[in-house]
Amino acid sequence: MAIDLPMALFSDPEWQMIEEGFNLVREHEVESIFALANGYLGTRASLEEGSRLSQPDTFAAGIYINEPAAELGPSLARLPDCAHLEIAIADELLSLETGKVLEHRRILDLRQGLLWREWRQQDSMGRISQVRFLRLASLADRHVIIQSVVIKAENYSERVELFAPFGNADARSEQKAPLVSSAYDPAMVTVRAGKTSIAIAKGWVPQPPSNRGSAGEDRLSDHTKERWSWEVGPGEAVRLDRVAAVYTSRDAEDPTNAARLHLAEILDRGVSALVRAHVDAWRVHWSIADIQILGDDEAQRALRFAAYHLMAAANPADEHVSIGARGLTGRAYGGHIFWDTEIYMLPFYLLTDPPTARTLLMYRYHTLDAARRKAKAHGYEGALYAWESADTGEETTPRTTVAPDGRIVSILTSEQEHHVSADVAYAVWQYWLVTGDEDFMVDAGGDILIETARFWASRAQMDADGCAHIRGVIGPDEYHEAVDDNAYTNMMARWNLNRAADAVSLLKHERPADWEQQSKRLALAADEPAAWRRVAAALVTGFHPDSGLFEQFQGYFELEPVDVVSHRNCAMPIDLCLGPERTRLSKAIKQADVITLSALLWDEWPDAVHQANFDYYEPQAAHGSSLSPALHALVAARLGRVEHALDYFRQGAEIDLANNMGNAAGGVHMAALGGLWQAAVFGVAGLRIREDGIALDPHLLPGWTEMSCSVRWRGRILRLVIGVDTVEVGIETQDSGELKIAIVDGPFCFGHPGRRYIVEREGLAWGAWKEADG
Ligand code: IFM
Repeated sequence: MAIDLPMALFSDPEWQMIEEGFNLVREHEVESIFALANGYLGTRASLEEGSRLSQPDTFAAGIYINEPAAELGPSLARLPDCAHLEIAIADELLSLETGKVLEHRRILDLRQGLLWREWRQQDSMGRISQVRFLRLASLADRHVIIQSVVIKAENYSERVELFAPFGNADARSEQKAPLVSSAYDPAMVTVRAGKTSIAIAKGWVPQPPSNRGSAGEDRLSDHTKERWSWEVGPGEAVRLDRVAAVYTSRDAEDPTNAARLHLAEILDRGVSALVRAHVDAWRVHWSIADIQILGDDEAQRALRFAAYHLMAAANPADEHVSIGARGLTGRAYGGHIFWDTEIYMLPFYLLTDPPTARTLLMYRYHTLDAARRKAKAHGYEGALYAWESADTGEETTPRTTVAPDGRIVSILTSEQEHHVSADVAYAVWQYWLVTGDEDFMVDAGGDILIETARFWASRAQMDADGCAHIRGVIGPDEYHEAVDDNAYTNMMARWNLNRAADAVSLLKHERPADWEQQSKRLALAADEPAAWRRVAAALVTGFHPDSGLFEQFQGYFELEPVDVVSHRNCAMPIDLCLGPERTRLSKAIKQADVITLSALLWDEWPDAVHQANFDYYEPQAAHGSSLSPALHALVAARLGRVEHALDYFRQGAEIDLANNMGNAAGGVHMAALGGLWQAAVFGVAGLRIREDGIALDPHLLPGWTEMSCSVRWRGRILRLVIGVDTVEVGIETQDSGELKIAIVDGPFCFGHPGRRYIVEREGLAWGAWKEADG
């Protein structure tokens, strides 16, 4: 039987990301973009044999290590590299940096979650080898990473050898999790990150069988090479499968034993069965998560890329971890968790995989005590979430950073960027609306809403004029620090206060017995909810009824106008060009701020308000954060500004795919990817989540002739097909009740399980909903 990799590529090019050739300077971003992950483990797509620039990091969610510089706080620990593999033909190592590369291509198979590599290399003796690699982080068994390599001799008879250095973290890495195992054990590596032990059991299956041995040992540097060797002739191939099973003391009492047993079990099942199970798991995920676009291949690929990384980043089985700003794909931000998760990523999970959304919210529940401590330390009540957090929920924002011009500058976000508490509360309420999961509200969600409301009630200062102010904050626009009454913060706080009061009424009526316990646990005074509503009503909104504008913060309208739009094409960010002081005194904003408010609280104001604010603030946005373009796309699409929406959609898509911010090397931008998904579902399909059902307000972007997607809503799976002049909604779940389906402010119908409904445009309006045939 011919020797081949254990799985073929999914051949449809629409599901493939392809990197042709080899360009050393792009290596770090390729490692990020093509990274593999399963929410428990993540591994960058580094070249197996390495290169001068390779950064072959492997991370495990929730495993942090303190950086030597204390002000940096904890960072995701970099674990031993499980994929390092060197190939030698008669003692000559194959390398892209030497010899002659005849062909080289890396493919990320989005559909099957596989990293694929094809390489044809001629060495100094004219010998041509064909090498193919496959790698995966199993979605069917999150403790497992699999790698497979096939080497075929094209025109020679020689000894082919494989070397697998496997010891401590990669020798080039400056941050190592310290090696624990003292005795040399080729089948087990144990490292420690802080108090956590991490065990990696490794197994190999060579084909045809090869004598394994060790070569080039350098045991003193805890770096040992395993070796396999075969004699091959022209046209002959050999294969090696490598399996790594990883356990940590976070998930097993004895991780070494757990890893060893797990490895034995999976080797028993066989590598091919494991690969098949992984591919099946991806197929199941895609059956809901895929958005299909007709008429725009670029947008299609960008949305698949976004959904791939979003699915790869989450682990529904671990309530004590959340998703960092770069997922498990790179070092930037040390794996810290920001508001990015709740505001940008969570809607994807909420509507495609609600148990994962719940798990992510449970991280905020489990870290509520840390948020309570932070509030108390700042002299407030309730819960103030950390601006950046890691495993414990404690504040992990670095205290300083080095600006591009070499200055050391203080980072004030942990002290002032308080909107994160309202962002978490917002996500809790969205989860409740979409799932109706009362148990979650009783067990955790209600606590989060109440404690964050308490924070805002104590944070707002009542003035003699009867208005409540929130002073000295940073809003999403981080170019302006220590501002008063940031509209985003105040409006989200107001919303948080009111929803907490709603949650109290809801729990009191729907779950009286549980509520008794919950209110006792929270020591809630009977008059607190009414007090929250009073603070909410008194909060300064910054709204100017004449213009329909929200003033981003007190005094913003008086700042210096600068021409941000013509600045957007400059290589240097605007805050660097203007300098910090002038930026602070200018209207230039870093990222969507009032526009984010529009995106989140759309139904609170008429469209004319959103329009006025978009027109005013869009030209001020420098998009100095990856979070900005996608939400501009969302709002522009909702306003029917489809050309503008498409420009922003492309800009959002290119953050990783074209590295248009120049920092994809540090990992993919998870918030931008979540934002892109939202731009399609909330912007293009115009989906609104309402208490009594769903409403749609479609605006296909130029060139798009159809967009279809699936969403989950209270136990149902809804299939949405948005055409140029039609909208179709199918309710795919059989055992669910009637559901209200509406066109925003237009016709509605009540849909029944198992049926499809269509509405067509009639001139400028929409006709009546009809049940579709068949
Ligand atoms: O959370 C964001 C912030 O809004 C802008 N700077 C980057 C952070 C992490 O993505």
